[in-house]
Amino acid sequence: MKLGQIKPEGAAIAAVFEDGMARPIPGHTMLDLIRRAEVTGEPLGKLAAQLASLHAEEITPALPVTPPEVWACGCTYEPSAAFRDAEHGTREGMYAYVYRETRPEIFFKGTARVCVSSGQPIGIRADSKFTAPEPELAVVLGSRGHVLGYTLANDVSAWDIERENALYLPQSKVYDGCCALGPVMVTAEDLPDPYQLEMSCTIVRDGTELYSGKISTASLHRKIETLIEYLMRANHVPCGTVLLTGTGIIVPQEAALAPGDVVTIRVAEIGELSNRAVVVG
Ligand code: DO4
Ligand code: MG
Repeated sequence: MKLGQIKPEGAAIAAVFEDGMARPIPGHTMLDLIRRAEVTGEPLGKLAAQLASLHAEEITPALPVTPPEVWACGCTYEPSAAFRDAEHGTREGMYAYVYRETRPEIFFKGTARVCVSSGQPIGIRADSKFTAPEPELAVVLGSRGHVLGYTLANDVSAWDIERENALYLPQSKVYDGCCALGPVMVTAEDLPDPYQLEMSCTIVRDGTELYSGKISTASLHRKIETLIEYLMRANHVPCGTVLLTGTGIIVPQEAALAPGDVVTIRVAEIGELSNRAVVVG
């Protein structure tokens, strides 16, 4: 089942999505629905089906959940670690280290404040000359760290700022419009094998495809459960937290994002997350 949120009158309401149409769940945001399912012990999809109105409307999805926290994993695919080590001449092996070692890289990506839904603008920092999309599979977590569902994420990052010095990572990663999520979340029951997803990403500039790349989640070097287990060590993240699982698609410097570029990330089982880039200053 595809779940998410809509904003028919400005405020977010949970909804069930079927064939491009949304059936609202009145009186509930997605976080309300998640909390209610946790209290009653019912599967999220079953509860959503019970509460959804029969009336369906054609409306653009908002953020699938308004996340209290967003975290992200890094160097979980070999191309991401290899590219970053190549960028850091003097720190050869730093990224290969976290790719190889038991403890994964996990960093704080922000809150709902920096998140945008499909169709909303993603940010290019005014002080960055090489900002890139990072297409990633993301999980929405329940309060015990169980996976409620899967969505798509764009971990938009100022790679030149990260390249200058690794201690600048938070500035390269966290700023207005740095995290796109959506378009919907597919419940865990309906996506039993998250390691067999074909993900693609395009960047279109002035109507012409500037870049196209793809990756299979079969190349994800970590188990999602392991990433969640490390996230939640001594860190009791609230339900509705979103965890990005890392990028396997690395765009070349020639495809650095420019204002007006449209980035589209696709996974057939989840949908299309599409955002236009704007400069944020
Ligand atoms: O190590 C820096 C960030 C890596 C990252 O975001 C990724 O691999 O997706
Ligand atoms: Mg990333």
